[in-house]
Amino acid sequence: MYVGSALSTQGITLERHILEQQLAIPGATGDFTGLFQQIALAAKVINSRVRSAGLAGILGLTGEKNVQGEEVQKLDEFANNVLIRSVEAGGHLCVMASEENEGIVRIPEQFPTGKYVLMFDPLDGSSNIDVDINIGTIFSIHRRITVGRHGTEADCLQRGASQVAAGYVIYGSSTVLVYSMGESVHGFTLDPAVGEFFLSHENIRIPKKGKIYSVNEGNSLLWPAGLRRWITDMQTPKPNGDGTMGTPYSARYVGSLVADFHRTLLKGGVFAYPADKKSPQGKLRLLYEAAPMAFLCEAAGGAASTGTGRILDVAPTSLHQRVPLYIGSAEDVAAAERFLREE
Ligand code: AHM
Ligand code: MG
Repeated sequence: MYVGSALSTQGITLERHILEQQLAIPGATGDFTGLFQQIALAAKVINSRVRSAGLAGILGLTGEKNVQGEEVQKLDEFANNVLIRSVEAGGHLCVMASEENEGIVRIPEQFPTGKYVLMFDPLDGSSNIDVDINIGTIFSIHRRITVGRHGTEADCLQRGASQVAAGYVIYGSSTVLVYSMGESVHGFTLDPAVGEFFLSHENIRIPKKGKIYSVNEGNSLLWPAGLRRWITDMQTPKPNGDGTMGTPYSARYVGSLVADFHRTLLKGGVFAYPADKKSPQGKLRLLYEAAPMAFLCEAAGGAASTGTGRILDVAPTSLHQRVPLYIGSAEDVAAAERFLREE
């Protein structure tokens, strides 16, 4: 349910959009615009490699060298390197953290540092690459809280609520970059002929309630009873009040957070990766997955919960911390919390 029209959004590039948003903020230096440009560049490079991943596999058949005699990198490692290389020299960042790196990623000594902190999952859902299913890049930006030339882990371990921006890129049937600075959410589609992201989804608003649930039901025997009751409730057709029966929720599960969240954002409904007996903390990472998606979802009018509280209020204690996630339409997330409470 995005509310822009093709006419009003025609020809607005990502760069122009961010610049205009920045101009509206008193005292903004334009720093942010530069950082976003570098992230968008990385997205284009990753997109290009993702699109030819099958061919790269054929060329790298030995598993060791490509035609240029270089090591064939795994795509998630490639995406990680591209993102780091694209942003490290710009002078906007004081530190980074990536799902692919155990510790913080420092800005090399030869480059200037800046006031922002960037955290990312360079290629989320990467187990789906080999089967041509949508994957994505997720990013989260904070303002630094420490002083000194370099940032530290403390700059990364901030609550999601203090993000200044977040976004993702979905490498789907088209390539779309979605971002928010907290007030509103906008999507930009890559025109591959021009190599530019153009505004295509202006002011995305998630419906208050949806008709789709998205969860890995293979884990259902490991779930608490309240969670199973919630899913059963969504599967149960309710009377319409006029003698007819309503339709139950549909189930959709891609297994790539970016794809499942993108659908949820545009169509409404709920995505969940709950805690279960096998993974009592859930599976998804707070800093690179749950928090940025929660920031986007709230900015679009939706909600994101751990099942007992707001994702954006969780105080991180470690870089790769996991968290249960219920995200999507506000009424659907509230229903999940209610069923979990009734345990
Ligand atoms: P990854 O970061 O290793 O790619 O794992 C995260 C992915 C998410 O994209 C997705 O929501 C989830 O794992 C799917 O997990 P499962 O296969 O257990 O359903
Ligand atoms: Mg991931």
